[in-house]
Amino acid sequence: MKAFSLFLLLVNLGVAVYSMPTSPPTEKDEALAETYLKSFFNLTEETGPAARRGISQRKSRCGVPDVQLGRFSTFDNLKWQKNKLTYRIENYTPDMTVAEVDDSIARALQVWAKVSPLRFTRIYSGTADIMISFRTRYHGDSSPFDGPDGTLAHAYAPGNNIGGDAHFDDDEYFTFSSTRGYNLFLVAAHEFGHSMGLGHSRDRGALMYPIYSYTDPRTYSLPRDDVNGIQSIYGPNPDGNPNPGKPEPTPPSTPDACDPNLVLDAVSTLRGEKMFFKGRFFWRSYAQSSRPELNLIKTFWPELPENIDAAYESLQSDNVFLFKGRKVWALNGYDIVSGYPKSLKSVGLPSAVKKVDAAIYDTFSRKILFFVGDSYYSYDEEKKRMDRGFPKQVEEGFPGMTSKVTAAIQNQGYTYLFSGSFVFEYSMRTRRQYRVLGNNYFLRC
Ligand SMILES: [Ca+2]
Ligand SMILES: [Ca+2]
Ligand SMILES: [Ca+2]
Ligand SMILES: [Zn+2]
Ligand SMILES: [Zn+2]
Repeated sequence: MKAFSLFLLLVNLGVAVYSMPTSPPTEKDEALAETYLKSFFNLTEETGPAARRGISQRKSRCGVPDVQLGRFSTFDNLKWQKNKLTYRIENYTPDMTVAEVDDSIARALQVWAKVSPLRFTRIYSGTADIMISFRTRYHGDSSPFDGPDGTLAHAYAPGNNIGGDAHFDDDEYFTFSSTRGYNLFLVAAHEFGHSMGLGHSRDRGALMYPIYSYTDPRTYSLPRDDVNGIQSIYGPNPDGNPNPGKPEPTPPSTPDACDPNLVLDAVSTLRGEKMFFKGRFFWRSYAQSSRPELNLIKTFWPELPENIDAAYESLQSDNVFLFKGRKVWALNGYDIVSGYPKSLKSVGLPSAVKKVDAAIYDTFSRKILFFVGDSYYSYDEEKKRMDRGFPKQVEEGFPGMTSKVTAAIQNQGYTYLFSGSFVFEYSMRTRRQYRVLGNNYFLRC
């Protein structure tokens, strides 16, 4: 029956409607459709974050196939021919209260209404443009759900009948305001993007990226790529700025490894990999990867903060320590070590230090160096105490380093101090400065 569901998708994508056989499809027809879809729509399923990490085969993504063209994508000519749409919530999940489901759905639609002329009205009976329901396994549309994880939901492109409808796999555990399970607001906002005519995006930071990632729903802001996508179909919101007098919030955009002005938040090694943190994101660079791989921090660690201040890998404890404000988290491999976050005091820093700008494990002196403003500290992890004579001026320890160190890493006998968009290369042993490089030296842009 799988291939038959692909026929339905064809109809919903508006591609091969006219070649639909009038009699029920034969097996041969189904096989043809599947082959066609595989080559045209790239039906190969991507694996979820957990599978990539090698922890388990768990996948969590949307059930709509990927059309991988450019960044955002649209279902060609499929759009609503009106801006006023109705929606109806047909049934509820037992995971949440009725009020929580209602609120999550309403806010998910508002995500799109805020940046487009689309307006949504709820109805309680009859047929709405967007019929919303919680279903499991086979549920009447020939795109059966798959039990817990894997496919979370799917939605149909604009059109009559099933067009625009959104189905949520009720074998998932949906949540309102927790990092556990799957946040219904986030899943619904993604699905309603399909209901409005958007396909999947290749932009790792986009809502329409096919793999689920947690974001705090209270501070959610639709990313730039999705705003561009919906406005390419329907245009901007004619009502403009909802808060006159206040500047309109800028949609968050995804950092570009090739941006010569990119300023990284923090860099670290992790068991032979390198990690480069920027805002909500980090790049992973490892031997087998030709290009560093961009990920959302929350995809790997929903509990970790974004906009990390500093990071270092301790070869002594085999942990990576991440700093944000006065707090420090420890990772062992890709797992958060229990008992964290701790305070900066736990790494010997005085209480006057409000944040660390950069940190490094110096394999030559076997000390942790913390960069704070124009000075740096040297911490002895073994003895668990700060070395005497510190803090020192950074320039004293690293001649020529006159600007603030914003990130630091060691690699193959060199210490690299990042300052803004520049990287200063020092000999690990002699602390002699050799070269000044650009960020893309590491990001291999
Ligand atoms: Ca419909
Ligand atoms: Ca599922
Ligand atoms: Ca930093
Ligand atoms: Zn999707
Ligand atoms: Zn369905």
